[in-house]
Amino acid sequence: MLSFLKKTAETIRSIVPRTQYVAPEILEEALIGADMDYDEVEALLDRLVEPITRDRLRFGLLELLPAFEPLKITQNPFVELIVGVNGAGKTTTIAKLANRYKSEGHSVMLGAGDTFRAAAVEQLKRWAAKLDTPIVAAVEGGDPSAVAFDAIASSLAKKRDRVRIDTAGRLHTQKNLAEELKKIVRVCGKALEGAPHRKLLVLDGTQGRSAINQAREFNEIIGIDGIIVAKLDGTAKGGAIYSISRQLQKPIIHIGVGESADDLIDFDAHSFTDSFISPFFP
Ligand SMILES: Nc1nc2c(ncn2[C@@H]2O[C@H](COP(=O)(O)OP(=O)(O)OP(=O)(O)O)[C@@H](O)[C@H]2O)c(=O)[nH]1
Ligand SMILES: [Mg+2]
Repeated sequence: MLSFLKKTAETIRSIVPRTQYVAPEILEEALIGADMDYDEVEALLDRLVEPITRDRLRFGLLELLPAFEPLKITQNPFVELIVGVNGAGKTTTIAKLANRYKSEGHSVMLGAGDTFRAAAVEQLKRWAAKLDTPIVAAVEGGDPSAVAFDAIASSLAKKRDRVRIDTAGRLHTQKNLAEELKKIVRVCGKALEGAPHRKLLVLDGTQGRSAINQAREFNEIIGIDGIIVAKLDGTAKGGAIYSISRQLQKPIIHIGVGESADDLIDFDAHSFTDSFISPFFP
């Protein structure tokens, strides 16, 4: 079992008796306990044939997840914009992605586009130093679009091939944030045609499916290509993954499973589902 689903598994185990089959009422209670939305629970139960065996449950859950073409990295430099509400895990995720790309032999450039909080820039600078990665940062209150532009221009000049741009999760008003994010996207496109190539939304896994509405808002503002669910190690809400993906119709690309640079794993529907259903059966 994937260890980051420990808390979700404990919740399910506390509800489910240890048998070869799971009764529909018990399954319903356990899935809701693991923060799957009622819509998905009903859709699943409608389709499941009794008795509900491991294979049937596995197949039913996999059917809830939309299928996506794997996202391809098509350009050099490849520019990713990371967005999400404050505290979701954006800055940490950027460090994890930088670490990942570096270990794959790529050269990385970071852009500290959260100029709303001085501490945010410092946090990313600390990660950049630790990962030995160049970073473009502005002063507190500076223009995040300028940071994005400079990070891309500097990558072109220095031939860095992966650019990650951090953004603020909160501004004085929601409208300011929306306008700022749109401007960053526009300015990225001026620095390099087609950039940002991916806009990734980081969701706080401990919020479970209540993060779906904020995801919709970000999608309306700039359009989201994929989702990273951070902090899945600290929550019993692992079932929300099915609702998030199905309701947003966006691929979950990675999950964050801890606070260090290595704690990012690729989301794989099959291995996730295998782990998720393991506490249902002996
Ligand atoms: N356990 C755990 N903690 C995480 C994970 N990802 C991030 N965190 C922690 O969550 C807190 C917030 O993470 P940040 O990366 O600063 O979040 P942010 O979205 O950049 O926050 P703002 O800059 O305030 O908008 C930090 O204490 C991180 O160490 C994760 O996958 N697991
Ligand atoms: Mg941050």
